[in-house]
Amino acid sequence: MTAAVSTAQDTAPGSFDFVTYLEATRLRVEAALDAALAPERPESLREAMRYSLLAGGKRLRPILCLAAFELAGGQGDAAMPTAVALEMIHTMSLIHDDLPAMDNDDLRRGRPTNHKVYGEAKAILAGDALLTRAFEMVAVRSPGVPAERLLQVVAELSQASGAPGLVGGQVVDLESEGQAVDLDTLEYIHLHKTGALLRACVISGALVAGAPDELQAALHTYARGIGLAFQIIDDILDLTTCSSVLGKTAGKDLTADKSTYPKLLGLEESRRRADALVAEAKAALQPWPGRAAPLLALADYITSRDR
Ligand code: GRG
Repeated sequence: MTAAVSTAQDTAPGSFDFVTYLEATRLRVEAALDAALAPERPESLREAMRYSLLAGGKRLRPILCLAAFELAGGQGDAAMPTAVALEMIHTMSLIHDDLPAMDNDDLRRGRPTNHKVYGEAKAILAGDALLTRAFEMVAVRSPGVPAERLLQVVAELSQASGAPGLVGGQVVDLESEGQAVDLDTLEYIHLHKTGALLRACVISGALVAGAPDELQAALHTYARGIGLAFQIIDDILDLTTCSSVLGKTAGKDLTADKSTYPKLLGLEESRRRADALVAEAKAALQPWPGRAAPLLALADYITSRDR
């Protein structure tokens, strides 16, 4: 049974119950993810896709999408297929990132990585199938959303996933291993490898609801701030938290001799920078105090999280 859904619409400033909102929205997302991978052939591919997609995770990306949809006045489940698509793209990127040719990791979301269970070929294909299913979710499985809005969402998701986003950031990240990287390059990597998809989450949620340009501009500023802050905290957690809490191998950045914010700036200055970025992100949403409550709380969650 799903918990009662607390939405931004019924929220007076200061009275928002974030814990209830987060858990209720996460449960809605889990149910939609499960339904999106119903029985189909080949069963072995479906199993590999479900193994990673339904392995838990914070579900931050779909929740950001739904929160932006509500901020823009959207109601009901119209943005859920897009939210599911975003988690599918994210999960694909984790599967591919863990492959021996990339980060070569064997632990993700507290379980053996996809290729450890299903082999490299199947893991690559499961990632490919999740990426393409993501676009199907938007283009084919989003009933009731005007086609021109869906086209804008497809454009946003393709840019965030490809060379101008995830792939471009991952390439520069791989090329930078073992190199002395300056802050500009580090920011490029993070804004593309991590920030682009987080931006797509809030922008596509707003697009499904038909948000006006002014709100979309504010959401771009918000997304840039939380995107960089998210990655700074990720770098800090990699250094300071153990694998069993993270659900992935801790200390990887040191082992791979990666440039990180703590390496370039130190732990204290990195945290200060993350806090400043979150403050900037939240300031962009000040004109919408009531409905922005979930996005404001999500920004704080990004810097206070322990995994
Ligand atoms: C093939 C189109 C295509 C893209 C793949 C592999 C790759 C290109 C990019 C790597 C992107 C990547 C893995 C970035 C790291 C982002 C990150 C910090 C992930 C951790 O996110 P959390 O903490 O994880 O939200 P959970 O498990 O909670 O969802």
